[in-house]
Amino acid sequence: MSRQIELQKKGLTKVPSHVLRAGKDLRELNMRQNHLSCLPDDFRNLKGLVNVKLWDNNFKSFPEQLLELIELEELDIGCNELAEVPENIEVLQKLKMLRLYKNKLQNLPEAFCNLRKLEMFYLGDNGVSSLPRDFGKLTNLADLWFGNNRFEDFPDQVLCLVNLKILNFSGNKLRKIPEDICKLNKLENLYLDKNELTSLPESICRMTSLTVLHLQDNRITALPMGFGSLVNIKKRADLRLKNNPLCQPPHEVCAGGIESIAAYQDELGRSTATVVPQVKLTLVGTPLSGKTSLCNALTQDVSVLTKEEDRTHGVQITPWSAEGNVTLLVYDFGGHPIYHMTHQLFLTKGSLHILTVDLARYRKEAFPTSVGKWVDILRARVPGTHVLLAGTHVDQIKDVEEIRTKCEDIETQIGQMQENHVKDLDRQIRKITKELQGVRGDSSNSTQDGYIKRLTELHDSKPLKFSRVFPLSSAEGLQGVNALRAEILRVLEDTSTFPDLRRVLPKTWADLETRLESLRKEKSFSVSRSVCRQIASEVGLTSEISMNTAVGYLHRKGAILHYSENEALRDHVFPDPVCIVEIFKGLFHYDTDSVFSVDNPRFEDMLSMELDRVKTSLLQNGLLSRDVIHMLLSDSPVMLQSDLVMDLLLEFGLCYPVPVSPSTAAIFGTDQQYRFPSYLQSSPPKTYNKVWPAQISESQDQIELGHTLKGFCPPGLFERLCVRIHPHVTYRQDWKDGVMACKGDLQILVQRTLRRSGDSGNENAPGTQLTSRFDVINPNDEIDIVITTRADTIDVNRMWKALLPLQEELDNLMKEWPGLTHTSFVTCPHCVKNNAVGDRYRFPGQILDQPAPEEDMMVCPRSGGTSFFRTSLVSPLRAEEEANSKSLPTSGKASAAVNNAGVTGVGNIVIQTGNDCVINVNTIGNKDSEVYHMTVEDVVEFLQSLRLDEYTETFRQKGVDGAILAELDDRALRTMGVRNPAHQNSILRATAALCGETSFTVGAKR
Ligand SMILES: Nc1nc2c(ncn2[C@@H]2O[C@H](COP(=O)(O)OP(=O)(O)OP(=O)(O)O)[C@@H](O)[C@H]2O)c(=O)[nH]1
Ligand SMILES: [Mg+2]
Repeated sequence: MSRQIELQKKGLTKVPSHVLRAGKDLRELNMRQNHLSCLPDDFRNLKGLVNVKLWDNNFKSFPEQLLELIELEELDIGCNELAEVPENIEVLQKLKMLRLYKNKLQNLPEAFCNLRKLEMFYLGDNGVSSLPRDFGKLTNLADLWFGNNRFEDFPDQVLCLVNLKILNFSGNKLRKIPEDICKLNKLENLYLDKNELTSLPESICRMTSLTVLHLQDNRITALPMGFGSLVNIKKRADLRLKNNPLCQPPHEVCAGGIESIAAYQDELGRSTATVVPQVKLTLVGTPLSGKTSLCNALTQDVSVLTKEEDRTHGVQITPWSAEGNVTLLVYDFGGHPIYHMTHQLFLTKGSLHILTVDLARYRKEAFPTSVGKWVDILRARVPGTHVLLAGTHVDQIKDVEEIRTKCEDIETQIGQMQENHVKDLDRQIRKITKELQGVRGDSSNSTQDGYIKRLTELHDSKPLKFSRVFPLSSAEGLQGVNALRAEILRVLEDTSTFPDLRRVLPKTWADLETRLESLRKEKSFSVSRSVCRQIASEVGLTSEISMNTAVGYLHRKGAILHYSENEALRDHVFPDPVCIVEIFKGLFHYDTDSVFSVDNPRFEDMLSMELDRVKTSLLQNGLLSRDVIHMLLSDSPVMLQSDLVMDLLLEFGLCYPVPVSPSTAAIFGTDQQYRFPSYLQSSPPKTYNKVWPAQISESQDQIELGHTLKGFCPPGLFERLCVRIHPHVTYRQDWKDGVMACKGDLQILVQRTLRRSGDSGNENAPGTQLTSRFDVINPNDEIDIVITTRADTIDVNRMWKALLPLQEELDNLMKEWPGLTHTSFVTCPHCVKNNAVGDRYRFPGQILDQPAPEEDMMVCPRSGGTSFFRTSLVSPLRAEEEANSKSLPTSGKASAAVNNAGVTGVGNIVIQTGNDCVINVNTIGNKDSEVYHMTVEDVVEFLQSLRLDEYTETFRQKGVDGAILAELDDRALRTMGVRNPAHQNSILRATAALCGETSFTVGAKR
């Protein structure tokens, strides 16, 4: 007789008779995710049951038959509708694990406390607010989950459970944690997030077994001194303090983890504490909307209207000592879109924002460009912050009524945007909740974690808090400026939103900041670490660790730049963070014609033909040489340390280095070249359709994943992705909206497309290219950022290995925009393969985190259950398992041999290699393509990436550079010693992808 029966998700409404017939031998029964509402009477005869899973059924009351199964050790009856736990549950004396989460329980019976063997108890997602008196007697409890209940007071009984290792009270209403919590000295994981805590007990500092502590989403303003002794919380992600109005230590210190908190608290003990009430006020708005003039009016209290020629380039910072000893650092941004990419670096949480609109020129039809896009940027970057609306230029409007209607219109349209945004969030939350129900399983299921993380993110992306429009004039008389000033001060009174106004710092840190600030005023671009160390010791920061923590804090606060993890930059401190905008300003110009003209004194030594070539190379290939960069920045003080400028550009992800080929060197010299994706204006290369034919061959599959952004794509996000993928790919071809590249001999495609809301009723219709990088898109338009690879099916694991690092880069970039409306997806491989244009099903991206499903094949949801695809094509873990379990070779060399066996016509790359087969390759390569820029050493690296190291020496000796490589055919390869057809094939195929325009013909056996 069977000892174990699995009946999960079988649509059952009653227990099948074969289960009941199993008798006493049955030990484990899994009937999760069915529709059971009661158990039959003879269920009580299954007396041998040790483990019963009834999770996610329709039980409205606790089935009494279970109370006779006295051998039960594990019972899962979570996700039902139980309103009560029976008194006589105490008969289940052997129970070690009990899951009752997600029911409708409000309390537990007193007799529950007799389940003395209980080790794990899950009561999350119920309505419980207190525990039975003797709950403390359950001292075997190690895991206790009370998340999402109604506890307002911490139940004292829990303090007796000295063997607890995990305690979860997240999502309750706790206001205070008792000092005696330290009695739980074996506790490793403590979850107290999403409560109403305003402080923590001092004794928490003694709970040194803690390795995970979640405290986010409370109202904690200060951590107890000694908190830094919780040294076993090693990973930064395991200490969560986000969304607390912390001022001691400030959140920039906490972001550095326990070590940073410890150093801060040590320093606070040594030096005196000082409060520096300072907050950032940022002015944003369309060009010429009056930001700088308003900044002058606010800070100087007189009218100083700017002149046309004084337009702001980059960003200017003006300190403003407002009333009440508060200093506001006013960040005035140049409005031109070209600066948006760097401005985002300075838009930080905890600041106050002013959005300016020129009321005299405002038209309601122009709302999306004059107001809407700023709302999008702020909402995506700093959700939940305060935004004051300033309607400028009112002195130029005669009619008071016109002012009133325009202000009203702006307020109404912003209101609509807010409303739609909230609706969108709700829709997404509902969709994810529904999908979550579809994958509910074990509570530690990682897919579930993925969904919950995304849900939390969505809940976190709170709407912005807008003021009414303040009509004002920065011209003579400063009409309305006082009202705005008064509003600024009023808003700042909300200290929980602006904890910076009460931030407590060791005096030594504040002194270090002042000293570095004076260097900024002296226009020092950078100082060495040894100079910084000297300054630090002069202000009393003598140890290396105390200096490092202070410098790390100042960097995170945005007062300086210091990249401790960048080898090239770690020995330099940049006192002025705005220097990056200076560099950007020098390099990026919207008027390229006038910059690259012989009249520009910077290029006086260049011939006009040469300049034309530089300009064309920039616009078509995004390339700038180091020399030209130097010329562009020649007026800027940053140029004194030109190498650092390049390292900063690389650190910010604005460009990546490109090897110089002999042919490029002949034209531009041997100078290092850099590609700036932000400059690219080109369309997809002509070879695009050949390298990526719409139809996928029989022997191949395509994995396609990405993010869809709705209504708004952060400026520069895609361009930075193009830079960030650089270390993960070889040989690449870039255009404005995409990159074709290789990873070993795999082809990779990264693309951005826009789907206009009117284009098609279908959310999965293919998109179009963006016409301009600064396009304002409509609220219902969608931008897809898609990462794709295509290869022989046998190589699925290798395909994932190539894709996942790219996906991680994309995910990390998305995190910089916490309020962005986006969803992640993995396209159904069956739809892709069958070229279901416009109707491709997209699985939610969380599927990638799913534990490897057991089934080999999955069904295509669009096919009505008739078509299948390999599970490993949507499950990296499954692909890995497959690769491990097979004895198939997975190394590049060996798998190339496997790949090529029996491959027939593959679009442009037509290769057929049985062992005797000969390939002829006709290269009609595009001479501008990347391959022609490759040096001999690049070719060597290229061979290494194909794991064909054995040929590198010969290639080197024969001086094969990219230009020669592009012309090689099978015969030439043979004469160079590459006799193995599989190796020839690998080289030809990868070269073809590099060349773009390549066609192969299959030769006859000679
Ligand atoms: N009459 C009048 N002119 C104004 C007012 N505010 C700004 N101006 C003028 O409008 C033009 C643009 O003003 P700025 O303050 O430079 O605008 P901005 O938003 O800082 O412009 P960018 O830095 O280029 O983005 C200048 O010519 C100002 O003199 C105002 O309230 N009334
Ligand atoms: Mg300005």
